[in-house]
Amino acid sequence: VDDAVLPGHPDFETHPVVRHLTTARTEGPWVHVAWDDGSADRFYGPFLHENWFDPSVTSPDTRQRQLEPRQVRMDDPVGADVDGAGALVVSWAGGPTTRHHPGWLHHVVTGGHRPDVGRPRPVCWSTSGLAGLPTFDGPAVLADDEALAEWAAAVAVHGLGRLEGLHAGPDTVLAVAERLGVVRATHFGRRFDVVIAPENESNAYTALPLTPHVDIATRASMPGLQLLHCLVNDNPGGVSTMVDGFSVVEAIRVADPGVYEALTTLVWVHTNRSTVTDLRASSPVVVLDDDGRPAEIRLSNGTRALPDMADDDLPRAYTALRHMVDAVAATDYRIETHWRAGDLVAFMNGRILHGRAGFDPDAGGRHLQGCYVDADDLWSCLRIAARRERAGSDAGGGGPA
Ligand SMILES: O=C(O)CCC(=O)C(=O)O
Ligand SMILES: [Fe+2]
Repeated sequence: VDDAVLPGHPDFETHPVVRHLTTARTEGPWVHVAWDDGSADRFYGPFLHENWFDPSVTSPDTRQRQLEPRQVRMDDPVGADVDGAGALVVSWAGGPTTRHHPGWLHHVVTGGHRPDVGRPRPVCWSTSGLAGLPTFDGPAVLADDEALAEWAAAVAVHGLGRLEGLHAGPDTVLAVAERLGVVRATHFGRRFDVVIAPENESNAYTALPLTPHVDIATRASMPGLQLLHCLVNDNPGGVSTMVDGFSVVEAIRVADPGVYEALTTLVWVHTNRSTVTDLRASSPVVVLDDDGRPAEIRLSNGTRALPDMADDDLPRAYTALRHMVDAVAATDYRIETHWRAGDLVAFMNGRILHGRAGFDPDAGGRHLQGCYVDADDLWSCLRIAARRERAGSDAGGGGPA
C-alpha cells in the first residue's frame, strides 16, 4: 500500500478534502477520529469495513458492493491511525487493514449521501413573483449540458420551465425528456397526443375545458414530471393555465387550518374508468412529506371517483375540496399562455396544476404531444450537473480527489 497517496472511495463522485484528519483511535466497535478544525466523529467498525474501496468489498467497475453482510467484520477493530497521505487506516486481527478517504468520510458525516442533497427546495410563486413562464432556448438544452442544467434547475425550483424554438416534430418531446433521464410510460403510452380523438380516454383528448389538475392520480406512483410540446396551435382558444399548487396549499395552511387538515388527511379514490385498464389509487388531496411539507398534490377532477372516508367526514371533505378549487382559480396563482408551435413546457406534475380553456375545434388546429419522467431523473440530472461542475469537465470520470 502506497500510504503517500490517498486511497479511492466507492463513489464515482469527487469528494474534495475539505478537512484533514488529525488522530484516530478505536474504542470497542467504534473508530473515533479528530479533524483539523477541532471537531470529532466516530465511525462504526463494520460500516468502515463494508465501505472500504477494495475489490474484495466493492467492484471497481460497477462500484456496487460485493461483500455480503455475513462477511462483514463484526469483531472490534484493533487499530486505527491517520497515515502519511491523510487517510484513515483501520485494522482487524488477522487482517484486513482498510484505508478510507477523508473527503469521503467527511461527506458521510455531513449527510452528503442523502437523497435530499441536490434537490433544490421549491420556491413558491404567485403571479406577482413570477410574471411569466421561465423560458430557455430549446435547441441549446438539447445540445449543451450547461443549458440543460439551468433549465432543469428552474423546473426544480419554480416547478416549471419553458423551452422555445424547438423543432415542432413528433420526436422532439421524447428527445427532450431523454435529456433528463428515461421516459416514464403509462397507460397513455410512452408519448401521448393531445388532439381530439374519436375514442378519447381522457377529457384532455376533447375540446372541453380542463380545470387545473395533475395527471395520473390513478396510480400509486404518479409521474413527477410532465412535458408538453406544441406541434400546432392555430386555434385562438384553449389558453393554457399553470398554477403553483404549493403556493395555494401554503395560503390555505395559514388562513384555513381546518381546510388544510381535511385536504391533507381525508382520502379520495381516483380511477381511470377505462374499458381496457382498471387503475385505482387513493390519497388525500395534499400528500405531506416526513417534514410536514407538501410532497404531492393529487387534484384531478376528471379521475376523482369516490370519497374513501367515514360518512361524518364527507361535509368537511367536500367543503375543503371546493375551497381548494376556488383558491386554485384565484388569479394570483396562475400563469396563462397561448401555446406557440415549438414551445415545450416541463412542469412538476405533483406541484404545478395545469389546465386549459375550452376551444372551438373548428376554429383552428391544435396539437400537443406529451410524456412523463419521474422526479428521480430530474434530481439525478441536477446531481450529475453539480458533480460535473465540481470535477471540471471530467463528468463521471470517477476516482478520488
Ligand atoms: O390541452 C392542454 O393544454 C393540456 C392537456 C392536458 O391536460 C394533458 O394532456 O395532460
Ligand atoms: Fe393533464
